[in-house]
Amino acid sequence: PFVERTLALIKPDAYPDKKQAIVDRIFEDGFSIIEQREIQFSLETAQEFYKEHAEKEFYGQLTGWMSSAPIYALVLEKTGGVQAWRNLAGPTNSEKAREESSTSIRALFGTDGSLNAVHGSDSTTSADREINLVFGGEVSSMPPLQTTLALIK
Ligand code: YYY
Ligand code: MG
Repeated sequence: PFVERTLALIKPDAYPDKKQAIVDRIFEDGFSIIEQREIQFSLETAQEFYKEHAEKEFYGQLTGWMSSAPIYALVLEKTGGVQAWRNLAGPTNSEKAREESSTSIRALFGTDGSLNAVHGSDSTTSADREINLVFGGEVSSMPPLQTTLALIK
């Protein structure tokens, strides 16, 4: 198990009201918060963020909703962090999450199968892509080449 960074988003149904409760859970579970910021997606950025779902019937609703209001983005770090954050978030469908356990973030704070309180990257590759998209490349598991060269000088 490697130390991994992952992207967490607190979505419009949970932000800002549930932000503090979610951040408390993040610290309780031993994650470090590397970077955090309120953002608002443009529709175009939401479409790029969720491009793997471009052919799904829920893509329009998802990207419209995710760009409709401010959200809160965090880069989390922990050993096995990608899967650890997905586990803490719980199943995609908040109603299923409530059937499985009452303690996951989606069980506690999610609304339904579409509005589900938080996002979590599904792999280290996705995490790198999503962190670069949201934080403009300032924070990634590997510093950009120019930064590395500047440090060596
Ligand atoms: O990674 P995760 O967020 O758990 O689920 P995805 O399958 O990647 O779907 C992204 C996002 O789309 C999900 O968090 C809610 C929404 N969605 C939906 O509205 N309806 C579905 N049938 C499936 C997903
Ligand atoms: Mg996903």
